[in-house]
Amino acid sequence: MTKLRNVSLIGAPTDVGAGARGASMGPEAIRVAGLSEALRGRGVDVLDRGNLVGPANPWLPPVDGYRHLDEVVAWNRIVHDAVYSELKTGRMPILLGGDHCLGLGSIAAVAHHCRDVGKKLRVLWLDAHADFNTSALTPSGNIHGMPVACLSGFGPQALIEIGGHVPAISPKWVRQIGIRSVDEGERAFVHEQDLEVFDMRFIDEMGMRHTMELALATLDDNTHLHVSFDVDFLDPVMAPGVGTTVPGGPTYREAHLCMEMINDTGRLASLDVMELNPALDERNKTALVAVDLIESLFGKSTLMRK
Ligand code: EXY
Ligand code: MN
Ligand code: MN
Ligand code: MN
Repeated sequence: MTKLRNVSLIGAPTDVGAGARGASMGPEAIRVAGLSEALRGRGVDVLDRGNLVGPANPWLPPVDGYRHLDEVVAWNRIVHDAVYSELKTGRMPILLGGDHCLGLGSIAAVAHHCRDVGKKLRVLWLDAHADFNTSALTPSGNIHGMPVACLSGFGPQALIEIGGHVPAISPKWVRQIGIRSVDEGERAFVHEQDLEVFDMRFIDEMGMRHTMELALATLDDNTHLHVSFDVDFLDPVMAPGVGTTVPGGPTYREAHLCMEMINDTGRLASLDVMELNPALDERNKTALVAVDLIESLFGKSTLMRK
């Protein structure tokens, strides 16, 4: 029972924040997998805004702990403006990545909008990774490993100020689900900042249902729910088309239950679909699974429920 039934698809074809090339082809792969048609089949009014345009990937090594910082800043500003403008017109933005560094621009825009209209924000971060590195902690320099830290105010000035308020969000507004790969220094920082992480051990022991009950607790009518869906959240057996696969992710049914329970809240108001890398996929399998899951997020269910 998602309330906002008018959606704008925004393609962000870049991999400037990643350590492997190919996520730049993600938006087209998800279109080919039939996202617009699937959403229209659910009664959603879909506008495909096409792809944003930004700097090319220079494919250079990191400098001072960041790879491609200038290009990442430029892309995130472009994404912020596009997402913010859809929210202003009352449409639900769905950002089609692109690598997950763009979660920064997207969520900075959502937070900006929430400040404008006086809404609370809850962010569900579905990912194998915590994406909570800084330049001092990162083992790679890849900025797709840093967006949650940047949103929380830990990062270079040019990135943390996108959206007009530093920090863009409080880590208290975030719930991370499916996490199973966290770097050593990053782990300490996650604890220091008290990030609420439902890792795979938690899901194994407590089940996806209880996990989602906790992650979705205390939402109210004035809460904007944002989902940042990194496709590497999924077990690589069903989703091989990502640059940073980590074994032991949620199963097909667990992932569907996660999406179904988000839909049940009726509060979903913006979405990122990130890190899909068609160069590593098998016959667009991962894009098809992502579309299938997004249908659940928009209310597709069996005959047992309405
Ligand atoms: N933690 C690793 C790093 O910072 O390099 C891997 C980050 C991968 C980030 C991805 C897509 O969620
Ligand atoms: Mn990620
Ligand atoms: Mn403003
Ligand atoms: Mn990830």
